Amino acid sequence: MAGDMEPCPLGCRVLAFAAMLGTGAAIAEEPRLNVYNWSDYIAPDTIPKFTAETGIKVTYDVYDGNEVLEAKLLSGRSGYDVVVPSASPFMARQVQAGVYRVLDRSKLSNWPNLDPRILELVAASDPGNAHGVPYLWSFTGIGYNETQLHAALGEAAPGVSLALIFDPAVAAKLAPCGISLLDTPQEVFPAALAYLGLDPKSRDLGDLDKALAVLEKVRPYIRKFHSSQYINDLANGDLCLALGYSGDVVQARDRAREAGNEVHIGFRVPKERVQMAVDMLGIPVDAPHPENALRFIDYLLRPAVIADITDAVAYPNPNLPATALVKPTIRDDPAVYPPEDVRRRFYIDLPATPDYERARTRAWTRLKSGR
Ligand code: N2P
Repeated sequence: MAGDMEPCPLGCRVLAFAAMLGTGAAIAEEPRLNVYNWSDYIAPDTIPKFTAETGIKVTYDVYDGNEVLEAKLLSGRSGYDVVVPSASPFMARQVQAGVYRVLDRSKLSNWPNLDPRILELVAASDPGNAHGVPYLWSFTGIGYNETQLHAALGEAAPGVSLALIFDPAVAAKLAPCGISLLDTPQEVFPAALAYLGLDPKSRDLGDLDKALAVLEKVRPYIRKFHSSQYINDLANGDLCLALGYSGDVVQARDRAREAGNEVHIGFRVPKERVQMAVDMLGIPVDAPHPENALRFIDYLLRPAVIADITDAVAYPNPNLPATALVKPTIRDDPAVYPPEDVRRRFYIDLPATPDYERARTRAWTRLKSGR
């Protein structure tokens, strides 16, 4: 009897409501956004200004390595709406694994600001630029304490070379004041290969062994493997040499200058090949607030917003009209925007086979544990 029928339960009402809206209609999202970005990779006022303008409250978490982000993404349901992987090899394989939503470009009115050369570069990792928006780019070099380096090496300093890290005779002299390396095999092995004059992208297991042998010789002189602590350590005079990301070392230099603590930090791009990375904004497939994510990404594509970020973190951006807005001291700093002859030494890492990754991970574990 019709009169005895159960009323529409909650699930049924939700479905009926969705049907009423029509299949294509988006149900308005709650005004929230969960962002997961690299540490020291945004201006202090970016998020407060976005929230003031849109009313969207942002939960902002940070990491300092692609591997940490990747583990969260691959285990699913990270809860993040915007994440920032390096294009290659990380985003490339994550796109293959179906981790990201296709971007709705109709919601990205500021997309035309992007440098077509950078878009072409990252299209190798993200075909058709379908899933990722280039945010900032970086290169890996050597940060050092000028006074301590001079005191430890004097005239014997080998110039601007990876020998500062990988020549055991040099590393032994610098060990007392502290050497730190990035905490990722994806930076450290290619750097050791570059030092040996081998292809930093080599996937030859014999080359990997040679790189490991170099690393094992200097292992006793490495104080730390860490991918963000070196900013403060350099700035405070607690470290005299770091293999680090360009902007992070420049931030260390500037923090020391502001503190007026007599610590003078230099950043040099070694004469060998140098790893460059383009870091990408992507929206995970299971993002709870994908519409807000697009709004945030479009906000970051505004020239004034991204220029402020470059000013704050000393990483170059791929936004053409933003260049004119970047502070001249940052724009003309070769440690931030390197000259053409330096750029010629840049390479971008590529995805490796699972077999190679496994071999390199084993070598890395062995190196770090000192066994
Ligand atoms: C930020 C480091 C980002 C550079 N601390 C990694 N490509």
